[in-house]
Amino acid sequence: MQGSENGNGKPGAAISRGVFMGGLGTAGALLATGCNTPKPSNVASAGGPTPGAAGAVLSGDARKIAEARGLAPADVVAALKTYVPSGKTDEYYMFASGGHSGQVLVVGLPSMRLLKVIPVFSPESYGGWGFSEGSHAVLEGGAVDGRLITHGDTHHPAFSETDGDYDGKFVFINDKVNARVAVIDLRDFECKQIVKNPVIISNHGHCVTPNTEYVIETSQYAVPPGWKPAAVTKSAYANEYRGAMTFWKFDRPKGRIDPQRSFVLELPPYWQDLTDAGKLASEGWAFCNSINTELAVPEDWNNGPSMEISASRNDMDFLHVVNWKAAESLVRSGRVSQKNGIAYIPIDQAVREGLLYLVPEPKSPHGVDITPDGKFIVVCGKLDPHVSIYSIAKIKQAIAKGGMHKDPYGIPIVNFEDALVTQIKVGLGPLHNQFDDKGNGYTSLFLDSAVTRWTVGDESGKGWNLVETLPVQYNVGHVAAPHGDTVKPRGGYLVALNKWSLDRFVPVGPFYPRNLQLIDTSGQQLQLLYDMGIGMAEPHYAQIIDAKLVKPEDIYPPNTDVFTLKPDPKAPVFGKEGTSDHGDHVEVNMTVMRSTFRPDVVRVERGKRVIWRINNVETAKNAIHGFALAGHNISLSLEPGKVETIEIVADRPGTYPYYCTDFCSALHLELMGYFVVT
Ligand code: K7E
Repeated sequence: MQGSENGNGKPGAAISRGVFMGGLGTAGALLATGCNTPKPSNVASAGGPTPGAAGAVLSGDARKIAEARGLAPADVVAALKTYVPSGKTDEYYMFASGGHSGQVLVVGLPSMRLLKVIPVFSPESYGGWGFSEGSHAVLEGGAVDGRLITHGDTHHPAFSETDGDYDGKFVFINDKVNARVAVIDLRDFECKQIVKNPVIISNHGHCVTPNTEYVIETSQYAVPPGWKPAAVTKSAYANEYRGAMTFWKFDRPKGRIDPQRSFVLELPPYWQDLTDAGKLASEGWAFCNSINTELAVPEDWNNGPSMEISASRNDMDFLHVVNWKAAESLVRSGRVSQKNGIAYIPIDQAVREGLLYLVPEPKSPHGVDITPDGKFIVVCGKLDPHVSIYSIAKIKQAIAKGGMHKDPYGIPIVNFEDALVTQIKVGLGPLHNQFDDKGNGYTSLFLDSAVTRWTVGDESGKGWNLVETLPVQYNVGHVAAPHGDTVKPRGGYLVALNKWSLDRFVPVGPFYPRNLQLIDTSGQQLQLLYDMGIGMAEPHYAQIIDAKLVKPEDIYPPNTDVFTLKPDPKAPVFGKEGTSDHGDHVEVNMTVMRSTFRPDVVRVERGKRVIWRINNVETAKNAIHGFALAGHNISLSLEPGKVETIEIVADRPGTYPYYCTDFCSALHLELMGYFVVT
């Protein structure tokens, strides 16, 4: 692929060149003298420790180790910046999408240690996700036309926000393939709700408004609303297919999305892409790119050009500019109709009410990101070497002035020149942007396999300058920075979420690890610190939050139903466990505590339905028990205080052991029992 050919054949060149090409001798010699070393220190000095620190830290032994392992000074500095000793914890959490694993990954920064995989859209046996009745009910909430879906394609995690900054309470994640949105509660890092969009069937853009009033979900591939059957022809496409921007109302006290108070804004079938919510100067507005203003359909492939060509003909596509505050007022006024059970604003009504505008943007854009002050909208044109900077003030002026041209759907188009502040030439294949605390923006370059740093300027177009480009390995998608899309970026780090790793890890077969690269942005020059291989699906976006803001419970209170986070009225009581026959079904009330399941024999007649509740009555933190039942496709995770329920049919006579899957004590292997179907 392009990126790997683009000068990245010599990975790490940027950091090692200065030292070794400079002929300055061994790493050991350099380290011994620390930063007193003469010049070519584009290495250790780049955001590095204070002068002399490396030398002071590295005793003769450390120097020997560095020499033996062939570590350059920059490597040692990188190690010092990322190593988190046992007993100390990370400064930040990164929540990364797990791509088409359907899950969310939790990673510590700067150590880049994987701390948790949060099961969301796909069953996950370690967490009992999809095996318990409670988790099954959450997955059922995301059923499509009544069909249970057990996979997802997660792209854009979004923390809940207060005043435009992450508040550490919730994470939302979209499923691109089925147009669903999930809510993860950070009190226990567990998914609590999945909602299915009733109008669209694939999504992409996903973000929250500055006070989490709404979770915004934007369609990707246009379909007729409700994905009704239709012809795949140019005229059917233009007339019947539509995109949509959905505003899911978040009920914070309940910790759930409320579909009854949510609404959909209809959009033209332009394949809407990334989406960001305005903040501060642009609060109340939402912005969304689009990539198929050609209205191409895939029918041409046999006779004419392929979809990728037909959908990339135009030099300009459209940035969608949506006044969601005004849309909300319209919905609250009751002057909107419903579609498939959700409030629905058609395009013509949106235009009449002044809710929707378009701004031309070059060419097949991808990322749209708002600067921390909310004044500027930064658009990456995938097939254009620039980022284009628009101003919300200029857009508002143009709207107020009126007299705009319209697109074929009657939507007013603000002139490109009237909205644009400037463009920065950053390199090939710009995709996504983040910001730091020093007035810099960062853009990923997919085709160049690099990240760039540039300065945020002003309304007049002054001060927008490319500063530096750093190669990454390889084919970077998103970049993520601490609070990097909020009103208050923290700076210091950037993570490049790369699609390809090629030569970065010991080989593991044709499915290569994805490579998440940690970059130090605190110094004069960007420094690559760490490669984290991820042995699963491609993470797209990630968000990084100050670890102090996240305060999960360390243990559930006794008898907790984790889906309500309240006491379960049916929780089995220690000392009153047992099996009871209710005619058509049998109820098992079981507790578990090191090292006994009570009861440890469950006997059921063939054909009975079994409702089986298990309560982990441990009160010690981390005393997790698992529950696996042979032959019945059951695996549970029982954290202390948690109650889980399973339902099975005892339809195959046999003697089936059940046991604890977490090595919980010296007598863990004895923590078992027998389920006998007679
Ligand atoms: Cu660029 Cu879905 Cu945000 Cu992948 S998306 S990279």
